[in-house]
Amino acid sequence: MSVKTMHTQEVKELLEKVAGLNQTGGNERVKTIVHRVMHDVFQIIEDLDITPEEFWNAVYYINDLGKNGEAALLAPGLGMDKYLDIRMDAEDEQAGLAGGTPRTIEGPLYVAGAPVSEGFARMDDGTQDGETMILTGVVTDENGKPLPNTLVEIWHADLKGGYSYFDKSQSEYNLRRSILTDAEGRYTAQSIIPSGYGCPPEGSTQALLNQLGRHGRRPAHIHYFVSQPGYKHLTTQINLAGDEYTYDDFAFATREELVCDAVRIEDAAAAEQYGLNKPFT
Ligand code: MBD
Ligand code: FE
Repeated sequence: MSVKTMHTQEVKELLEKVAGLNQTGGNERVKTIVHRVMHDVFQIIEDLDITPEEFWNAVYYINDLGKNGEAALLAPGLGMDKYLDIRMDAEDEQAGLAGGTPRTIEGPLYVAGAPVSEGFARMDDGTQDGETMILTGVVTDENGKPLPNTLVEIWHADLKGGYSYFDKSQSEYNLRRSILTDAEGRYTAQSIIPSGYGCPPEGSTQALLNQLGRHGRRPAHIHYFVSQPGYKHLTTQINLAGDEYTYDDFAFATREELVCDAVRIEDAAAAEQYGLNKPFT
């Protein structure tokens, strides 16, 4: 049995009081947002005939989500981070700021304060014998002019798909480094090829994904922040080609332009060809 109450005077007045519209204190923006959010929640309950049981399930779900610290993991799983990116791309397009390496989502696993070095960093602590990975590139401005002294922050998962800090078994800042580009705008990092990430199988995010018939996996990827005063901050990732999930990412972060083939380097001549003639540790 469905009932219509949404547009009665009683509900209209309830919503106004809920959002403090009849109060002088508080923050107008917050009032506007809460008024709209609660209006839409009420509307959903009416339109979908949400039962009290379904409603309280949702409330306890949010409780668990918070206890698990997974709100910022559920968000990309529901496409919210990607949606914000779509909006920022559109904004850049409008402002004539499109072009260059595309952005993609940050994800919930960045940690500030990683060790900073100039030109080169080794990122792994040597405790896992993964395949050595060399990341190198040049940061340029929109005209292709190299930008020295630009901060390139890189972070990625280990062989088990876990990130230091969140995975307490890893050493501090393992697989997290900040590199300032050299005089030619170049950075180089030595690390190990990461594995893909999977949502905690017993967590709240995976529980909802299960209800949607979805997996909670990301392809192997490497996160970047690139920043330089006076320039737009870039948040992006490398998504490794050939991963089962490269084009099936639960967080919708993969973009065609960000999919990279790893090139296997077997000898000194090949290393030279890629400009990797510096001694690595
Ligand atoms: C990750 O490692 C990640 O990058 C994103 C976007 C979401 C969850 C885990
Ligand atoms: Fe990640």
